Amino acid sequence: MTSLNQWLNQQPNQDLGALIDSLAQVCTEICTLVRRGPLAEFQGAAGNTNVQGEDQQKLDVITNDMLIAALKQTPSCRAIASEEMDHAIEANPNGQFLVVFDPLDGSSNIDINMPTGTIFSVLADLPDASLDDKFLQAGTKQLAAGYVLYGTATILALTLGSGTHFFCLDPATGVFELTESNVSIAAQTQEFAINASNQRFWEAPMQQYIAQCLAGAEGARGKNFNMRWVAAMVGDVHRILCRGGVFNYPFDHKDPSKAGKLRLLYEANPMGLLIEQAGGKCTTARQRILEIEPSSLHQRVPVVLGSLEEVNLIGELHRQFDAKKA
Ligand code: AFP
Repeated sequence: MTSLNQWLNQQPNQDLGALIDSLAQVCTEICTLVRRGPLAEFQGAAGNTNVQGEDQQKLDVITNDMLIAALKQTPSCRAIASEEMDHAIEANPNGQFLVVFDPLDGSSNIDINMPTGTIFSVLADLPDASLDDKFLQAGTKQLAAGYVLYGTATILALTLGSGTHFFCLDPATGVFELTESNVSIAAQTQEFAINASNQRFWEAPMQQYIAQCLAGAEGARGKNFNMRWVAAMVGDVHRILCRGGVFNYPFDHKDPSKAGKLRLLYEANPMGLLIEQAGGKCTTARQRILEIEPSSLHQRVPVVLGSLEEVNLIGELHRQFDAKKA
């Protein structure tokens, strides 16, 4: 067995390794809290809304505070941004890394004992930029990305830009152990994930894609599809890293002020790097996510990610649609 610590010690950037180790440590504490379920008396709404106008759960606020406290004690962390904070905050003046995270993705799952997770992305500091602007870097600039999935087992999926690797938390020792190196996503799939209740708001090419999947063996695709939706992106992305598939949170017309539901900096970018490093693809259906130049900390983007051929097909349907309109 190789522990996360041993694995990080073999990596070229030891400062980055120490930062990842701090993140993993605080996620084991978050895991302990989440695992207590109703016994922790932290379930339910906090009574606040975050900058996105979403209701915060008590655990959103608590886990956010836990991550901030841990990162402030990690000298290499310069600044912190989070789904739960309007603006970035200082960590350590001499730090070289920026950390942006969603402390508890899928928090609507907390009260029903379903999977949640912590998603994080690490960037290099931009010394001359203001605090918020430091984080406005394309996803290709990420030095590391990962998530910790609090599911039936607690799994860290991590990339430092060279492969995606799984580490499972051993509850007996509190140590993350390497369980799979260089995860690889099959290029083809017969499984898709989408919140179908938004169907009437999707654009025509996404309608067309899902209709073809639903038509199954008798339709244009000539094969049957299965569907899954965890309502926590960490769960859906983890399933795709394990057995392939495609995850869609597409552009829709539900709310004209939002170009999609998911957030670029702490959802789409880290998941995009993990997926690409496992041989998959991550786009908006029209553009590679990791090449988007962010314009704001909490920017939203449409997301299509997973098995290469399926993401390519969805892209092609959008390209044909756009070409007809032009
Ligand atoms: P919450 O963290 O607010 O529960 O949102 C989770 C999430 O951002 C993402 O993890 C899911 O894929 C998506 O929202 C689920 O959205 P629906 O509400 O449309 O199912």
